[in-house]
Amino acid sequence: MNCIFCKIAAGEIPAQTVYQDDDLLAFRDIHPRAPLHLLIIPKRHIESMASLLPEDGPLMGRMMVLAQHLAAQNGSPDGFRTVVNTGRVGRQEVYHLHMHVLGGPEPLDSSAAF
Ligand code: DGP
Repeated sequence: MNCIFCKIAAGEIPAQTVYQDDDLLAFRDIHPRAPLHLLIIPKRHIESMASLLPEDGPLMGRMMVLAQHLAAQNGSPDGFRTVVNTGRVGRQEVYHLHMHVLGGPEPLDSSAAF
């Protein structure tokens, strides 16, 4: 499958990984829009939020729980922003589900909005 995030999850393309376990991987966005800009992905290929099944709920929940820990550990202890772009209307560019985690020591400005 020609999916760039599957290749990152498989270690075929390098990324600045900040966390991984059996199911999830988190790495720094190649084009950061904030002092902290991470992407959390499921290692298993899921195209987008629009293709989630009811049984994927716990996995999505784990991504949200992980976001708070990674933000705090990586320089954004006082809050953060999560964004999940979905489909054409959501201007999703990479069709492997991912959660943007944006933050920094200071409040985000509007350029960090999507
Ligand atoms: P989205 O528009 O939500 O699909 O954003 C995709 C993000 O993925 C975008 O912010 C840039 C990032 N990205 C794309 N290719 C790579 C890559 O090869 N490595 C890393 N680290 N990030 C990537």
